[in-house]
Amino acid sequence: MTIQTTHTAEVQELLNKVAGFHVEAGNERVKKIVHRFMSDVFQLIEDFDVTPEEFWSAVYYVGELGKNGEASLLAPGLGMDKYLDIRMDAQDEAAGLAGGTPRTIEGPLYVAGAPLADGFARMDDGTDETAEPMLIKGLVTDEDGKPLANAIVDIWHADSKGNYSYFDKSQSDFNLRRRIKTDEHGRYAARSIIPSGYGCPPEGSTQALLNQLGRHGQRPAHIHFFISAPGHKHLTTQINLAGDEFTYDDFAFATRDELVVEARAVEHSADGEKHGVSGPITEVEFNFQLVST
Ligand code: MBD
Ligand code: FE
Repeated sequence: MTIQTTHTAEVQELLNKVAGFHVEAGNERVKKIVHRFMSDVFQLIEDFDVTPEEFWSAVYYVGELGKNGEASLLAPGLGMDKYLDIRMDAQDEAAGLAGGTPRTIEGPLYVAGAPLADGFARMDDGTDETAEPMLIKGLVTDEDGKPLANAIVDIWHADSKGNYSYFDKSQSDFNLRRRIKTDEHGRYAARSIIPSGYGCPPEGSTQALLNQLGRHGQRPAHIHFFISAPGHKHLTTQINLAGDEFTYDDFAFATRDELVVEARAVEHSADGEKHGVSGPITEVEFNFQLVST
């Protein structure tokens, strides 16, 4: 196999060999993708007259990115996650699976296997004394509004400093991470704390590139969800708390109008009371609609 490109014959021959086109072994799809990828890199070097010094500093950058464990943080900053969402939305549309609560990106900070609770969970370990208590609650329904019992609501969010357990070693295991099974009325509820927005590590590789682009690396206060129920399309989404400086200025491009939620401070919460919270608390209410498959 050979692929013609706009490169000189000598460079085309090099690309064909680089991609293993001259041997039987290997994976055809990987060969074609590597060929295309390197062809585009070569083209970019030509178009921008990239110097060897610039090229090797880019290679060094990728090495540092890996060492810092930031590859999956740079990706959303470069719009990769949002782009894949746009594609999945289009594919759903074409397959007649559009509708329900909009998806948005998963991000790099999910940890599988959070404790599973029935109907209600306390998500915070109680050590963050300056944090604002939060009661989050809502329904999981199908597209017709019929409540779905036994749906799994997998929730994860940051603490009051914008840090996530596991990535922040100072937090306890599974702090601010729970799976909640909806009750017979399709309801879920959790007591937790109001999260703060996330900021990319200021000295990290992601922020270094964002600086070159003149961009910040901030996310608004948000709460992540996976919602699943048998016979329904899995939903990956987040809600953004209204009123955050970055609600509509997320470095990861994840905000969608339908997912912005007003947190309400209440003197007294009937649902809070049911779950052992007597005083004032901030309520966040959000209902999820799943599309049947
Ligand atoms: C986050 O908390 C997040 O959700 C994303 C998408 C990127 C970085 C941190
Ligand atoms: Fe997040």
